[in-house]
Formats: sequence, structure tokens, C-alpha cells
Amino acid sequence: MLPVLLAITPFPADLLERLASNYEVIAWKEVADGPAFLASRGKEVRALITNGMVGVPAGMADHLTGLGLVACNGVGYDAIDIAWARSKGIAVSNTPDVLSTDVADLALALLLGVFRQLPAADRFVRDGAWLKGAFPLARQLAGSKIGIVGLGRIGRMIAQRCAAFDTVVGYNGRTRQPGVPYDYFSTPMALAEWADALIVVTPGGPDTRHLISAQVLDALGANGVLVNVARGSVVDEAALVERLQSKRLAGAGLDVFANEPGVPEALLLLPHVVLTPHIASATVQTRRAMAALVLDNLVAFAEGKALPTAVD
Ligand code: NAP
Ligand code: 8YV
Repeated sequence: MLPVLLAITPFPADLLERLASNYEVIAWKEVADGPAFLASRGKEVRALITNGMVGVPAGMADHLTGLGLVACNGVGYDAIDIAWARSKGIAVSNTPDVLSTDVADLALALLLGVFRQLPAADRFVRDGAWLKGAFPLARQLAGSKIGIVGLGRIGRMIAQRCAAFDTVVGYNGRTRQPGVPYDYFSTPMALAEWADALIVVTPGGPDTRHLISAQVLDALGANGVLVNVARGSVVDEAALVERLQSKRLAGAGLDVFANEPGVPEALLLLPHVVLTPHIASATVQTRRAMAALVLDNLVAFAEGKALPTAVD
């Protein structure tokens, strides 16, 4: 009898099929009666596919008494309780590196989108407003000071792209990075005081909750721009909305939100804000590479080998 693999978040069907020799594969969306399945077969589930926002839902975890691997289809794993997994001897894997270029690209797209007012300019042409006059002048990105909060795998790629756009890069993290050519700021506050724009790309979870606080946003100031490709939890969203409304912040580019897929109504009404639906890694190529890495971890686990990308 094969161990059960339960996929609770979307996953390419053709790749799931490749696991048929290692697992009995069950997609949660095809389970007609979830509670009945968990009660009768939950203990057979040996591996789980999820993502960093869904994690292992509390109502499900209690039933998965035979679980050995949580394979996260994403690099961020903030919704997975790592201490709980460790205490139960459950391994966790994620998908680092393969998505970094796409996430960095989207961060720059949001930054340029805000500085050059791309959504508003697009609407201007479509609405025929151009026939009546010129679009208002926007803001130059070159020469700006860009502060990156979280100079990790993705943050470094954002920094490279920022440098290519002739900006000056500084960064904050809990530790100074050896051998990087950017100035280090020991707190997000100090970075915000210096920067024209902040790009946030830390992990989510309790340790970084509201790291970008009302005070940090105030330090960024009325000419400041905030870009968030990390997690909605990292930014105090209510404070952000308030400051954008009262023009105490110049603009924001946001891929992630506190209560996805919900977006505060007030944000939808604000100019100088560019919104995307958590798509930083959402290209055909990258989602395929992420899924392939999830697959590699699942196969290694089934074969008793070391996981290629285990979360330590
Ligand atoms: P990573 O390589 O682990 O980098 C994370 C960076 O954040 C590290 O440089 C770390 O530096 C810094 N950091 C951690 N805690 C911090 C804190 N309290 N204050 C300041 N900096 C802190 O991770 P990655 O691969 O770059 O991914 C980063 C995150 O991006 C993911 O965890 C995920 O939340 C997000 N993400 C979002 C999308 C999307 O679709 N929008 C896609 C992929 C990833 P120190 O250890 O020195 O503090
Ligand atoms: C995905 C992400 O949206 O990797 C992450 O941390 O947030 C994104 O790549 C997500 O993991 C989809 O499964």
C-alpha cells in the first residue's frame, strides 16, 4: 500500500501524476466530504502539499497523525508552525532561489509603476483623456535612494536591478552582510529616514509583524514610496492606508496584503498606489520550477533520501 500524499493547495495535475509510483495522490479539492475524509483516512496521510499562507490548517493537523513531510510550494513558510512540526518529527521543505528573479522583477515593476504612474497613464490613454491634454509629469527613479528591508536571496536580486536603474541602494536586516557594496542601516527606521523608497522582502510571521510600523512610515515621509513583496503582515496596513490618504506618504506598490484576497476598500480608491494580486512568482516558468522542486522533495522523502531544500 502506497503512502497518501494530500495536496491542499493548487498543484499542476501532470506533475502530481508523476508521483503515482511513490504515493496515492489525493487532491483536497476533489475530496467530497473533507471532515469524513480526515476522520477515516487522515492518519494515512504521510505527505502534504501546501503553501506559506495556508500552512497546515489547525482543524486538519490533529487528524494527520502519520504526517512526515510538509512540502511548501513557496519559499515563505510563515503559516507553517515549524516548532510544532519539529516536535512531531515532521520535515518541512520549501522552494528557495527558483523564484527569486521573478519576485525581484515584480518589485521593480511596482517601484517603476508608482514612480512613473503606469496604471494611471494607461487609464489616461484608454479613457481618451490624452485627446484633451497631456498626462501630468511623473517622478524620476534614477538617482533615488532605495532601501531594501531584507537583503536575502530575493533582496540581493532586487538590489542588482535597482543598481541597473542608476539608484543608490541601502539595506536593513538583523545582521550586516559581509562583502555587499550597499550601506547597512541597523533598523528599518534608520533606513526609512535615509530612503526615498523602501522595498520590503523579509519573511512573514510573528517575528516581522508590523516591522514597517506607523513610525517607520512617518520616517519614510511625504515623498516616500513603499513597495511590499514580502507578506501583508510585515506592514501595518491600517497605518499605511491612513498615511496614503492624508498624503503623508507619496505612494505604494503592493503585491501582498494583510487579509488576502481582501484588499482594504480605501486602497482601491487611492491614486499613486499600484496593486497586484500576490503574483510576484506567478509566471509559467517559475511556477513550474517551484512545482518541480516540490516534486523533488516529495520523491526524496518517499525514497528515504535527504530533502533537496529542507527548512532547517
Ligand atoms: P531569505 O533569503 O531568507 O531572505 C530574507 C531576508 O530577510 C534575510 O536577508 C534576513 O536577513 C531578512 N530578515 C529576516 N528577519 C528580519 C527582520 N526581523 N528584520 C529585517 N530583516 C529580516 O528569503 P527570500 O528567499 O529572499 O524570501 C524572502 C520572503 O519574500 C519570503 O519569506 C516571502 O515571505 C516573500 N516572498 C513573497 C513572494 C510573493 O509572491 N510576493 C514570493 C516569494 C517570496 P537577517 O537574517 O540578517 O535579518
Ligand atoms: C506564492 C510566495 O504566491 O514563495 C512565496 O513565499 O508567496 C509565492 O511564491 C505561493 O507560495 C504560491 O504557492
